[in-house]
Amino acid sequence: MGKIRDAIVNLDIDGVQNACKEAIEADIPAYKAVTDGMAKGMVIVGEKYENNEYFLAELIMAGETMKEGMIVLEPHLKSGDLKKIGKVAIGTVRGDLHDIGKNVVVTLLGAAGFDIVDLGVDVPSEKFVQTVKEDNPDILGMSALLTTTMIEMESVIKALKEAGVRDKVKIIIGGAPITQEYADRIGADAAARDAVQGVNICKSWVA
Ligand code: B1M
Repeated sequence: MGKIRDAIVNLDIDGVQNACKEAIEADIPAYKAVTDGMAKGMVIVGEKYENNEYFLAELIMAGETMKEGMIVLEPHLKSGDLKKIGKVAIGTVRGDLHDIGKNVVVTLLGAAGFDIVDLGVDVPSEKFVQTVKEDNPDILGMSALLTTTMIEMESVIKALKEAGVRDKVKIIIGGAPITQEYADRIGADAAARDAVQGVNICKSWVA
């Protein structure tokens, strides 16, 4: 497991793939390679980011490295193997096509044990409402990178209220122009300045 963890921390794509293959060949359950290997590596990457040892580029690379490891492990993961700690539905709001940051958040949430409903980009408010009604997430996440699209977040929250489902979910928002002050103003539960903080907030909500 240490090999997988270290390969994630060192952003070593070949290393993580090889270490995951070795784990499978040694009959180690794939979910253990995720929880005791890759996820532990991601926690260390998050700590390094918070300590300014790693920066955004490393965070993105770590996400990519983990995805490559998942490609090896996914066929061996039995559904129900990984104990899920909650469900997050997440998307980039209508009119906005930026998804690099959202995808980092999705990867870290997955590593932390959340079930994810990834709605993609350019997601209309109707789709967010439908997802809250039908998929029953614990948390709804919205991302926006443009000052012209962040206002969509308020429309989504209004639409959730109108549909009577606002109180079914905690709402977290993020993206470069987003502040806690904005979250307070539109009635979101929290704003995250980065993916690590976002995941920590989500974990605290389901603890
Ligand atoms: Co765009 N773009 N872009 N762009 N782009 C910005 C955002 C911009 C600031 C660049 C600039 O002018 N300096 C500017 C916005 C200005 C503004 O609104 N004030 C801008 C513009 C203007 C545009 C276009 C309008 C350009 C044009 O066509 N004229 C256009 C809009 C398209 C559209 O969306 N409709 C556009 C297009 C694009 C590309 C397609 C080329 C590309 C996006 C590719 C993609 O995402 N697949 C792109 C890029 C790459 C950028 C910059 C350079 C980088 C964004 C990024 O990926 N950062 C960006 C400049 C910048 O942000 N400095 C810029 C890395 C990413 C990991 O960080 O997304 O902030 P970020 O996510 C962080 C946190 O914010 C947080 O965690 C992440 C990781 O820590 N976070 C969350 C994000 N979402 C979260 C959700 C959470 C929690 C945390 O919970 C739910």
